[in-house]
Amino acid sequence: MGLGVWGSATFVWVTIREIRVYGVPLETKATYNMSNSTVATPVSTIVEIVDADGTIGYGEACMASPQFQPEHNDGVRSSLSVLAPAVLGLNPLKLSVIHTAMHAAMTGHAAGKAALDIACWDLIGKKLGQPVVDLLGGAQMSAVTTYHVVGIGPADAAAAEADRLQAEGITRLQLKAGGRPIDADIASIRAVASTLRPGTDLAVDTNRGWTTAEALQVSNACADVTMSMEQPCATEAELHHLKGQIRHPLIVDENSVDLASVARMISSGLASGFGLKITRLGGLTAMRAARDLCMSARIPMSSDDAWGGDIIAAAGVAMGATLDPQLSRGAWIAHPYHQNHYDEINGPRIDNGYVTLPNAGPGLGLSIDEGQFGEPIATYRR
Ligand code: 0XW
Ligand code: MG
Repeated sequence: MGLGVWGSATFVWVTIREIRVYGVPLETKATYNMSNSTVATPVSTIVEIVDADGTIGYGEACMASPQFQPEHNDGVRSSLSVLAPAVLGLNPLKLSVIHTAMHAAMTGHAAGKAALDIACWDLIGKKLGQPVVDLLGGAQMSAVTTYHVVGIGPADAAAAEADRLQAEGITRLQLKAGGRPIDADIASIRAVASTLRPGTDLAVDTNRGWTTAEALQVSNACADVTMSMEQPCATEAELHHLKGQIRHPLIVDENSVDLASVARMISSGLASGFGLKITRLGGLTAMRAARDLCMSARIPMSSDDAWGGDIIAAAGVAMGATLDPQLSRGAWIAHPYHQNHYDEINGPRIDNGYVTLPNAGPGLGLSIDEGQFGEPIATYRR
């Protein structure tokens, strides 16, 4: 870091001197099923970006399964062989410059870009002595509501799980569906709905798993159930076909791939809400813009990622805390489904349906020991 003087003010000068990349396996605790995949042991990609004085900013991207999203964990790490050299020597505070450099170096690969973007936010927070949540606009709630997934399984098991979760304080349930006979999905929805306590919100998420005919059939069969339908079909065109025909609010997850798609689906009236993923959009910088769009259009959203450890969780919860509480669909973290904490004390965890922001210090608020991820897979130096 350099310290400059401008009139009577001093300003910090930060330069990315080194980038280290790690692969950390995150084993699932219990079976985690989506319509088209089972999450096993995804290897999360962690990046450390290092300033001249040794201060480290941490970023993370972890793809849940090869089927869930178009990117793959091996691809995330390999994209960093192009992206990391492109940002070495730049000032992480200048996020527009960072993103222009990354886009000039490589098309697509939003997850690798997101890992570097998150690390920039963490490093800048540390250099300025500010929490990332404040840099993103400030927390509008001290603890962020989380939601919990009920995986695909028999109706009675889904209902028992939904009941157990509500007893633990969870007020938002996401029931997975799809990839099996439609009657089984309808039975699970009805069984879970019968457990709902006042104030519990139910979203049925097929992760692109139904045809439009199946989605319509479910919506009609469950017309009396208060729920939303999250990404019931694969494509935006299919969602347009459903809109106006289904009896439930439509939440868009996988089709919200960038700022342009979020803006389009708000202005066309397609999305009643979003499940936004930081790594799919390309980082906290893009999420911040999408958040501002959603908040100004009064569209609820969640701040999530598909999997990952404390770093991506801290980023997601920081963003989630800045939402207008009325428009927050919550922040999802993967921790209940896997064993790992990078920071045993401050790593985000769920307590009574809420996640508090880690506050070990500025930046993302995590205390991570240098070297705890072992030997880097790759190191890029200036
Ligand atoms: C519940 N999530 C945020 C995590 C899963 O991996 C997928 C995702 C979703 O909403 O589809
Ligand atoms: Mg979803």
